[in-house]
Amino acid sequence: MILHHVPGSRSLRVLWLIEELGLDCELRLWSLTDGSLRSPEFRALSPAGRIPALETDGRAIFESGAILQYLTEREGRLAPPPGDPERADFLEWMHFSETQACILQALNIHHIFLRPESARSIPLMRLDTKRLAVTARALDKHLTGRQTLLSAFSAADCMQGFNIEAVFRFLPAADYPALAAYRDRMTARPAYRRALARAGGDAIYEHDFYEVPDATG
Ligand SMILES: N[C@@H](CCC(=O)N[C@@H](CS)C(=O)NCC(=O)O)C(=O)O
Repeated sequence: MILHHVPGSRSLRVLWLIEELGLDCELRLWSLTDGSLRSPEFRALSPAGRIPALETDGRAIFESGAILQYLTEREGRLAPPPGDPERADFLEWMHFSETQACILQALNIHHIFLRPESARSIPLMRLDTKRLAVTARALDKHLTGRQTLLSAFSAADCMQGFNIEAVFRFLPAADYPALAAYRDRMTARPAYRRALARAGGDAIYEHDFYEVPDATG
């Protein structure tokens, strides 16, 4: 398998699941900022020019959630199958992570990628921070008294890889104790540590925490 990857991006979800499943893959590195994701070579793998894409079984698969679902179904592990009482919960949390990831992506664009800084919209940054807080509160509530998103560790937890550290770049961990404890548990998993070591240093964040700038200055 070949995983098309950018450090600190959603491809961590795939790499983490691959490690949990005890599979192997080759990593092919791309950059979010050098224009290469718009090349015909990459667009042939991922038509929207987005990371990740996984080459496996004679084809390329794009969309991280689809890749995770494909791998769990192929391997018959780490996801409740259709008909299982937790199937709907599995699908909900898989897609919820992407809802949250889109908000994180908007905040990344405002705080990090959009230049000059005067091009940023402070009202939108505030709005997205509030929308992120809604998702973090929902996760915090769900995880209170639970170890994992479902009754056991699953690919739904791997979908949180990328979100899990990024959320606390924009929200104080102290306000979401169950989510912060979940982050600590998940990031201590040997497969997560192996995935992170392979994934490479974070290419996105320079600061531990990003405040919404004051509108006056
Ligand atoms: N829903 C897609 C989103 C993919 C996505 O937006 N990936 C980001 C990196 S985390 C990307 O490639 N960004 C480049 C861009 O927006 O141009 C998935 O889950 O795979």
